[in-house]
Amino acid sequence: LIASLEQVDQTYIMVKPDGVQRGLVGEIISRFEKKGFKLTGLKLFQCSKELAEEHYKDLKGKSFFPKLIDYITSGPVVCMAWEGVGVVASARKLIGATDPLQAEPGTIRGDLAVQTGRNIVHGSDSPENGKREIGLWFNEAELCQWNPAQAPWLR
Ligand code: RTP
Repeated sequence: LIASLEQVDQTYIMVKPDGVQRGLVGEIISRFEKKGFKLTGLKLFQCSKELAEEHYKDLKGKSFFPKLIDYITSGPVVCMAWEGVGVVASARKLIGATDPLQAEPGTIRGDLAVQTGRNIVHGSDSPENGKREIGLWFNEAELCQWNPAQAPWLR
């Protein structure tokens, strides 16, 4: 009863092109699965410049913005929607600091990356942005709301 009162959030997680090219897709998905969050959307996708710019619109004024757009559009990314209580903040912890050299060992970036410009994974920074980004990257039909089966399928 208490658990049902807790807010279930959604976060948008994305394996960036360098993560895909380095063969880290399975490893990254695995970290979120093992933690216990629920996968509700998953696809390999080559994004347009327009979509990348919309996704990172809050960073539009930054000097690194054009290079960030080149980076994100340089090859396919793996788009994921994950759901759970506290999933936004927890995913940010699992991912680690933006600069992989500052990221703690045990985090995805801390274990697997060295450069900010090749930091292999994205995670939404608030529940509001989680919803916004999932809406940006997925169609409704690509998302699944599901629960573990309660009974055996066959007897
Ligand atoms: P993300 O959105 O990808 O999860 O990353 P974040 O919140 O940890 O970092 P944010 O400040 O939102 O920056 C987005 C991405 O832009 C690249 N970046 N490059 N050269 C630079 O100084 C610089 N700063 C940021 C990184 O790929 C970062 O993840």
